[in-house]
Amino acid sequence: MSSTEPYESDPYALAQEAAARLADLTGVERHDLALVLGSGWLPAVDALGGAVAEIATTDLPGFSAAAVAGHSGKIRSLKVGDKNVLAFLSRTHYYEGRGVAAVVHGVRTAAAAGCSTVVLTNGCGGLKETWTPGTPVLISDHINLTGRSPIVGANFVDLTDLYSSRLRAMCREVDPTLDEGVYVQFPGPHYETPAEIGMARAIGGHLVGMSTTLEAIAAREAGMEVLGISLVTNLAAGITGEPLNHEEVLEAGRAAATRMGDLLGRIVPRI
Ligand code: 8IG
Repeated sequence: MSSTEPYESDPYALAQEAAARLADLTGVERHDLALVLGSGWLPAVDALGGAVAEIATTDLPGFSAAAVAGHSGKIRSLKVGDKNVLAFLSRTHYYEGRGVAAVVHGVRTAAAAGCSTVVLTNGCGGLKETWTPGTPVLISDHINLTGRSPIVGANFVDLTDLYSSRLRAMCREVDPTLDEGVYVQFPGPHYETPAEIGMARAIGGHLVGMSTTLEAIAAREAGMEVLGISLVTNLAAGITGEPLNHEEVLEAGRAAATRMGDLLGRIVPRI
């Protein structure tokens, strides 16, 4: 059996099965909105409150255990205003080598659970020096340097306005200081070289990370509206001359928790 089993037969049917089990385990029949948490975002969702149920991702078909420190392998159902929110406290990354279907299984499960919107968050490196660690930036568009797609076959999904301009405008009404940028996904798990950051800048990138783009594509395929928010946790390689480390990422998340929690708390009810 290859490492990409069990998605190979039908990843959409597997997502349906996961959604049915999710409804059983949480007691919540349908969810409205999904939230996928990146590095440094867990404290923000804790600040949001409203937890109704929390389950282990491994209790659902198709999910495997979380592999990254600071990523808890849990799915939380929470009530924010009148919305049933499905928060993935961890994600599967492309660099784990489980295949692209594993990377997007959460988003497909959320779609099968009824979610019409997904908020994809991440921790990332920033290319603008004004974006000090702890700065949230709206994703305006992406460049997918994995060279992969979660879609198999001749399904030519349109990615114009992938990161909803409607939702971005709403976010800027909530917080006019929010900046926007183009997110460049590298395959990882190593950080970039300074020369690669030079390339990211040259091709129009402002943010660099190891997630989000494949999930956004799968969400659009599923007909969901996508909002992407990056938390800049470090300046990209070569900008400060200091080495990068994962601990600084987690610390930036903890420091920004109140602001991010407040931001999510004001955005989610308006989606
Ligand atoms: I957090 O500087 C975080 N994730 N590729 N580069 C890449 N991913 C990241 C970075 C970064 N910071």
